[in-house]
Amino acid sequence: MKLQRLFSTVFIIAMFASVGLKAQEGYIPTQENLDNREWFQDNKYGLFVHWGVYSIMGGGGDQGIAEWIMDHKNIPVGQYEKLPAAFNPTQFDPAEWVSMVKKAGMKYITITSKHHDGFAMYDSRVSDYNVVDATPYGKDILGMLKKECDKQGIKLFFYHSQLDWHHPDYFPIGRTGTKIEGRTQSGDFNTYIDYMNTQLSELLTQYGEIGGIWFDGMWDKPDADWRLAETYALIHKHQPGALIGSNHHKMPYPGEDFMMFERDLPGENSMGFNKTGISDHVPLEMCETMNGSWGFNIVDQNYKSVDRLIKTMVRAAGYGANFLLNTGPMSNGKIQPENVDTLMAIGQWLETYGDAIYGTRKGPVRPQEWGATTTKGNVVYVHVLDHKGGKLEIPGMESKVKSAVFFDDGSSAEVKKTKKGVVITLPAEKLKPIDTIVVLTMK
Ligand code: FHN
Repeated sequence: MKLQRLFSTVFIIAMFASVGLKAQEGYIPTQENLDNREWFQDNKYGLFVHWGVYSIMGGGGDQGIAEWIMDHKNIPVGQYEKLPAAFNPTQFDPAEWVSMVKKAGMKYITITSKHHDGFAMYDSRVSDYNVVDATPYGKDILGMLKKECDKQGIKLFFYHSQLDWHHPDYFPIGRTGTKIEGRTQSGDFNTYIDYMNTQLSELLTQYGEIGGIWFDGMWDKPDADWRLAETYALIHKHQPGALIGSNHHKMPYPGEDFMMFERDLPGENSMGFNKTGISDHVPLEMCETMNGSWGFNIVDQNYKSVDRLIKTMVRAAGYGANFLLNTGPMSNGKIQPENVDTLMAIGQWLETYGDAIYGTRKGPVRPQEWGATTTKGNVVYVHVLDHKGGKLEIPGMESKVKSAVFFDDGSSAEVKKTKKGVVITLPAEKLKPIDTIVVLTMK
């Protein structure tokens, strides 16, 4: 029996390895791509936008669902196809969105070009199931947003769902949407992949230079041949600098340029599906919701506090990871006021403390209960997030400290070298409500 289990384990590892290896074996990022990876790591903070016709339903009165409503409420395909006729976001103002993003201290936007419902939020020529052809609004939302992003110097990434509950060739169907009436009973998965690759080509050729593609949904059919090598090569051919990431909850496959963690800090697994390690050869990004939903949810008032979100962003930076904070716009095109308020408060914090986040990389010690460290050149920012004051011992800080000051007022901070690392004295009056930053200049 043991031998049999050993063989099956080896086979499963080999299978995943083969998918991984086939992704884009031998991929060598161009200098443009490497430069973009540096840009990505320097700029640290982006807005995640989950927006589609599902926003009309506002989650259907249930907590925690919004963009999944077609699946959770088993809405038949023919019925769901009635939603676009009611999608008319006349108050959508890309200038307002992008100006808000800049004021929030965010440097990029990652928006859903297509989510699992298969509805394209841009002018697709390969399917009429899109915001231009199927809604009274009739405008190319992604095109409008991209134009404004270019004008205001904000990078735009596209979240693209590989999983599709609507397309007739997404067959055999996967683990989700199994009870949606009207889903295809036949079809050719390769034809679907061809369709997906065509839509990706549209996104990569119709809107100028984009930041990258944020894939999601491979977990729906983990054993399928997603022909990743072809898709990744296509993206890198059209736009060598575009960063590819995929939310498959595995270590990055060849061809992927960054690794994301959903609702967990890198290496943590409060969500139960973040079981991987942390890649040390591609940039990292952590994404999080402001309440409990990605898409707009009318009853989900479980908003995370500003303090909590800032501390998460700081801890993510302590791992060298970006923070992608999500909003689900309403069907009228407005971003809900609670989210705007939170984003403005975080933006205000960044106005004061942004130097300790932007342009930094992970610090010399990984995040701890008490806080995190980030580093820039020969400076280490010690972010004290949870400490009552007095002595803070930080083992593992090997280098010698030349000087130490409090970020807020530049006053000297007492730092002693010990055999294990350093001890910083934190007088109670120096403690800040969210993040007390001590700036160490290393020898
Ligand atoms: O199913 C999606 C979900 O709707 C949302 O897009 C998140 C964002 O990271 N990703 C998947 C859930 O893991």
